Amino acid sequence: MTALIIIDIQNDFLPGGALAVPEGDLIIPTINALIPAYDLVVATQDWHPADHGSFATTPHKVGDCIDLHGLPQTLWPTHCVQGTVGAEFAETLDLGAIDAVVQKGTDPTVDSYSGFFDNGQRQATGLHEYLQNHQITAVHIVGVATDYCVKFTALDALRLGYQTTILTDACRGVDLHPGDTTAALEEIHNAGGQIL
Ligand code: VGL
Ligand code: ZN
Repeated sequence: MTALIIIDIQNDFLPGGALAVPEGDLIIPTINALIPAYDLVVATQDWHPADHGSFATTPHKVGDCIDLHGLPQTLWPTHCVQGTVGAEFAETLDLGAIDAVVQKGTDPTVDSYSGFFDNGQRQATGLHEYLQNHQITAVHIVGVATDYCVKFTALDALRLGYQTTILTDACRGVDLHPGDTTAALEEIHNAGGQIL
C-alpha cells in the first residue's frame, strides 16, 4: 500500500508568505490531481510556537547558522506560528481528501524538517506508527521545500524502510544557496530514493 505525503502546503510557504518558496502555489493543482490515486493521504503542517528557536532574532539574520541546543540551525523568518493565517493550509489544497495531519516543529528548542522526527531524531511525530497501522510500505512525497522538509522526510522514510519516491513536478525548493534543490534530489537518490 502506498501513501501520499504532502509536505507543508501552508500560506507562509507560498508566494506572499513569510518564507515564500518560489512557485509553491503552482504545485497545488498537481497535488490535488494526485490525491485520488492513493490508499492513504497524509499532510504535514509546520506548527511553531511564537518563540521558536529557528526564528532569526537580533543580532542574528535570516540565513545565519547558529548552534541551537547542540544542533546546527539555519535561521528563518518567523513563519507558521500556531493559530496564524500563515500556518493554515493553502485554501486551494483539497483538504477534504486528506486522511491525517501531522504537526511538527512544536518544540521551541529544536527544529523539525522531517515529518517523522525532530532534527535531533529524539521525538517521533507519530507518522511512522500511523503509516504502519495502515500497512503502508511505500510513500510518494510532494510539497515544499524540496531542499528542507521534503528532503529530510524522504531520508527518514528510507531509513525506516519505506520504498520512497519524490514526485518532482509537485515539489519546489527554496534554494537559499543556488543548487540546493538539485543537491537534495541527488542525496535522496543516493540514499535509495526514486526521483520521478
Ligand atoms: C521548512 C524551513 C523552515 C520547510 C520549514 O517546510 O521546508 N523550511 N521550516
Ligand atoms: Zn519551520
